[in-house]
Amino acid sequence: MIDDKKVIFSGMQATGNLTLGNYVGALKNWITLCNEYECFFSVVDLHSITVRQDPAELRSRARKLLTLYIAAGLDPKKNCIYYQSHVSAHAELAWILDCFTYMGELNRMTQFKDKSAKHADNINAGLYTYPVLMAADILLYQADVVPVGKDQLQHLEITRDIAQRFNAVYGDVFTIPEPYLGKAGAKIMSLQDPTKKMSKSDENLNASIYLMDDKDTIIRKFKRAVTDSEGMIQYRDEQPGIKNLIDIYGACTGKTPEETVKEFDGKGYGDFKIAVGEAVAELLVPLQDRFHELEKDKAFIDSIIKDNAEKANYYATKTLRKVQKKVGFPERIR
Ligand code: ATP
Ligand code: LTN
Repeated sequence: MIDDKKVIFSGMQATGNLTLGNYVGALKNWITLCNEYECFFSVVDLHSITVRQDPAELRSRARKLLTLYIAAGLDPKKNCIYYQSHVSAHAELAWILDCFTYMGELNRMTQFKDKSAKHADNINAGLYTYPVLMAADILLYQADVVPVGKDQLQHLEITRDIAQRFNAVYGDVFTIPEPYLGKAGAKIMSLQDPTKKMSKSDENLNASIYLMDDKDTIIRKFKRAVTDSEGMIQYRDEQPGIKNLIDIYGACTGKTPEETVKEFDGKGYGDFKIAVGEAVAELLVPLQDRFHELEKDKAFIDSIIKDNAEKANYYATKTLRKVQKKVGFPERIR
């Protein structure tokens, strides 16, 4: 708790261009929760280098992602938006937690298995201990709630196990965090293969809507979206393409699937696809405008980066010092 408010921690890697899936599955939930909680939203650049990155590109993407957090509606004066690499306590706590994590546990992580298969030439130790760094992120701020997509639940589970193990030895040091998944069904699927999730690393550019796509591109991608030959707009598993479009329309307009089905009763797929594209553009174009405005204001973004790094360091160091004392490191002489 900070000032009687529960704490939220979440983060995203700056490893690609964000998609509508990232927005609906993660950012949108952050915005819904950000006024109710004391929030820490990090650009997790330490995690990004578990796969090889071009330095200039990583730096530029990280700044864009931080700016996008603000453009999407987070308030950088209230919500602590910062770079993970600016708070050295993340790496320091991760080392301590490494010593409380079993290799057997890490061997079970599906993300590690997937990423090692994808990057077979670079299966580094960082990729392996990635979940421990993520546990350090969350536990440093004593987070109560962690809004993430379903794919991160296994990492949340190991975070809870590590925290409970540590607390069992040293007393109540860490808050045990709960995941927050948001509305069920908030998984956005690929526009080219609606049985696969929309992913920023998809090679087919028509499969994903990127948050920075312009209106014409958005409409064009929806026109090309794979559907079926039923010809009826219905919300059912047998029509995964249409179901996904209904979900996307709902995420942009707040309408339930039933309301959408009713609204488009008797209409063709062509009309529906254009309506979905327009709803998405209506959501994204203002976000893009804010992003471009903010990006120009270098001094403002710099001041946010500086002030929030200080704030994050303050809370993170508080927990780190407590942990260092518990495990038996010598006191600092002032
Ligand atoms: P990659 O393609 O590199 O694996 P990704 O697009 O899957 O990336 P991540 O960076 O792993 O995205 O995830 C950031 C956040 O967005 C996570 O909380 C994740 O659960 C959420 N997310 C990613 N894709 C989707 C999607 N299609 N629908 C809903 N949520 C998603
Ligand atoms: N692993 C997450 C990103 C991430 C994160 C975190 C999310 C790193 N640290 C702490 C929530 C809390 C991902 O790939 N989406």
